[in-house]
Amino acid sequence: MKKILVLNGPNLNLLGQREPEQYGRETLADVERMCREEGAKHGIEIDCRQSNWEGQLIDWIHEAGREIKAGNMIGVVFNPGAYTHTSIALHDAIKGAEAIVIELHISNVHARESFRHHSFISPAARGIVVGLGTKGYGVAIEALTRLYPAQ
Ligand code: CA2
Repeated sequence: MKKILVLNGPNLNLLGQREPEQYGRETLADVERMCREEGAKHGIEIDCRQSNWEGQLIDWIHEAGREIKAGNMIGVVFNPGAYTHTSIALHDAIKGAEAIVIELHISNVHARESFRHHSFISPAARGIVVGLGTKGYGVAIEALTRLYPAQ
């Protein structure tokens, strides 16, 4: 069975605990359960990981690039959190690993502070899901299965 990696960056382990008006009431565990359910609909195994560490996220992107090349993975749904707006290293990791990445944001970053309007990740991503709440994760998983159907 092919896989999709659902990767969440810094502070997303706090989902559901604060700022519900921005990020909803679901916890990260709820979101990950919903992702696995969406994957099951498409016959895809969902590997969910979260880290607050940039280097760990980089290592997992490299691993995903190898898994995609080996034909075991169709792509990555990646919410880089605030690293979106700061990390050239994550941009380089996606490009360098040739990883197929859908960038995702729960909130509509363009309707928020101007420092959230620029993304270093977007130029390296195949597509972007923004502002659909936590439902966006399911949308991104479905998009990957449509764009890159498992052979
Ligand atoms: O909208 C998104 O998904 C973001 O990637 C979330 C990041 C933010 O820095 C980006 O600009 C947009 C923040 C994630 C922090 O999540 C929290 C959840 C609950 C309580 C506190 C933080």
